[in-house]
Amino acid sequence: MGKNANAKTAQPADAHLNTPTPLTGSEIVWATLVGEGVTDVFGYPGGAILPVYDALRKFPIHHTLVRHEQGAAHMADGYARASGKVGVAIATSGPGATNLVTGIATAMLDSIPMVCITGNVSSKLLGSDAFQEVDITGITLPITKHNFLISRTEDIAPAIRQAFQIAQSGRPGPVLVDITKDAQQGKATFDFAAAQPKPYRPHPMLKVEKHGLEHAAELIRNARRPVILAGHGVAESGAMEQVRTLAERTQTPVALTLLGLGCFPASHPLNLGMMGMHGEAWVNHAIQEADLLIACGMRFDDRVTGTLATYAQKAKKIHIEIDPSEINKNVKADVALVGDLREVLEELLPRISSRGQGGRDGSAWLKTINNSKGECSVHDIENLPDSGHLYAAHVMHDLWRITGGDAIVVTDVGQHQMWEAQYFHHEKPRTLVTSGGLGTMGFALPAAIGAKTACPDKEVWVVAGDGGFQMTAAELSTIVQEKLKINIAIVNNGYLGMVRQWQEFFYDRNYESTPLISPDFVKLAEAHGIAARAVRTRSEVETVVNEARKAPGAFLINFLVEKEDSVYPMIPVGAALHEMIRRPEKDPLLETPEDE
Ligand SMILES: Cc1cc2nc3c(=O)[nH]c(=O)nc-3n(C[C@H](O)[C@H](O)[C@H](O)COP(=O)(O)OP(=O)(O)OC[C@H]3O[C@@H](n4cnc5c(N)ncnc54)[C@H](O)[C@@H]3O)c2cc1C
Ligand SMILES: Cc1ncc(C[n+]2csc(CCOP(=O)(O)OP(=O)(O)O)c2C)c(N)n1
Ligand SMILES: [Mg+2]
Repeated sequence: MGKNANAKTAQPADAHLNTPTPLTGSEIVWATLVGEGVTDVFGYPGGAILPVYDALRKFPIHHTLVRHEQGAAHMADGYARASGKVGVAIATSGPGATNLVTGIATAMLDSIPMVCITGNVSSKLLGSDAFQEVDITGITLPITKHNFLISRTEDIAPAIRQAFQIAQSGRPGPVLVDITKDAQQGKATFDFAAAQPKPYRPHPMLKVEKHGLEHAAELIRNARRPVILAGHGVAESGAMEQVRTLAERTQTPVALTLLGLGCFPASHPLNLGMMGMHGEAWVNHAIQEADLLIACGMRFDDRVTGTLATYAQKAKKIHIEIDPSEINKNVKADVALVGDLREVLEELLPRISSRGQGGRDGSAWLKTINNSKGECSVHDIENLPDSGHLYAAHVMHDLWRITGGDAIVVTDVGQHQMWEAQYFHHEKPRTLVTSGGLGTMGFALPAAIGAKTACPDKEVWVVAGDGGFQMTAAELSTIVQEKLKINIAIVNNGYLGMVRQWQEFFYDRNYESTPLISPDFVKLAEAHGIAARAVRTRSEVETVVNEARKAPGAFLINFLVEKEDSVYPMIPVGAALHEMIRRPEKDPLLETPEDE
């Protein structure tokens, strides 16, 4: 450990906030972050950001040293998703900045509030192909909500404050602030109050018209087969209670997007489960049969709708959404209520009476859906007896049961992600952290570090595939350095499983480049000083999961699951929502070559 590692001479958090003070640009970076309430950042140093690192010890901010800047961006993202606060990532110029790109795009596609700070070469060298110079504002223009190139010390505080406001306001998203080295080294008067961002001006369309509300209320009153589609915007606006009131008052069932899971309790009798490509069959059938869809903070992603030509043809659509550009983008809305979901619902709810007080009786519709659930359960792996094999679905189900569902699960991307969504039942928002829009493999391990940093008292589980885990496995060292109690479940099927599944269904089982050799994950963990176990049968799952939970430090479990199992149901790309491939009824489980 370097001799200065513990030499923090941090000043009180508000030391510079109340009186204008002369500071260096680097000090201004930290002082502004303190003013914005930041306590944790994730980053990696280098020449062009070194002045900022040099000033860190004077400020009460914890810096997590990552192993790759992609990790820093995912950690900031996981921090934001788990807490609702803005996540902060820091990197140097050139390769440091470009390494952030995948993480920034991941946050952009899922509307995550994040601020990335990068150093750049001195302003005089900009545009000269100087050492480690890259035009990171140019590169990130399409994947940030906004970005800044700052070359004057006095502009640092206003830019960072504006970045925080932009990241959090309206539809959230990532913002990048690139600061030249000379701006970091210069001096200016730091005046936090004077650096106040321009007032947030909501989009002119963000006005909920009275006639829109009346029209929506009328559609809701008259609907016989309504479904609420609850998405990520429910958590982002904090509208859980309002959505629940709407559902209960009108006895309307609620279907959730992948990013909406947890926004409506899984155990609630009106919760249908996940919609879309790998959603429950009864949910997709209900959407196709519905006469009204009430879309709440979701953007009709193509994984949700299947082919648009046949999507919910019988239904009128009410779309409640904060970003006007989402209205009529994929699915035409009969009524668009543009605004913050919670505020819109608060205006809408007084116009809707409860069942039994002039409201409709939804029991026949709920009964129809419930009947189709019964039919679906014969396809369900969860109900199969323990055959001595280990299925990922069983692992997810057991993880949910053993933890009582009271954990933050951070998944990677692939089959395991879908099994988690199907079999781990989330009761609360922000308990599933997953990359939906970009589908970024390598997300889980670093994002879990961010989530655990944000919520140190929560039980945090990584659920990753053998492929994605290897993309960012270097962050195991970060877990150890930060002494984080994170449990890691690797769903090891020896394949890039989701791609293998597509090859099985659509490419004649030509398993080109999907079988995957992995290191011994137990030994890999142990090499990092992390305790680990392998699990091969279902009967071992409970004991080892409990061992992991009780272990004082991080713990990794290598679940050696069936190799060629597939995620069902599945809507092939280009098919209608109800045209699902179902788990074969007669021989529901695929045998691995070893079984034959
Ligand atoms: C392998 C894989 C398979 C997948 N399969 C499925 C699947 O089967 N089913 C599924 O659902 N998804 C699936 N996804 C995820 C899918 O790609 C999308 O990411 C997801 O459907 C998006 O959900 P969303 O619209 O709720 O969230 P987002 O994409 O985050 O959109 C949220 C919307 O809410 C709006 N919003 C934000 N804040 C507010 C506010 N305050 N008030 C009002 N509106 C607000 C935003 O403007 C945005 O339009 C899959 C992803 C992967 C990687
Ligand atoms: C960075 C990145 N590269 C490629 C893909 C395409 N892809 C989606 S799922 C998948 C396979 C994931 O394999 P694994 O991590 O083992 O998880 P599994 O599907 O087996 O559960 C791939 C390659 C991706 N989503 N992200
Ligand atoms: Mg795999």
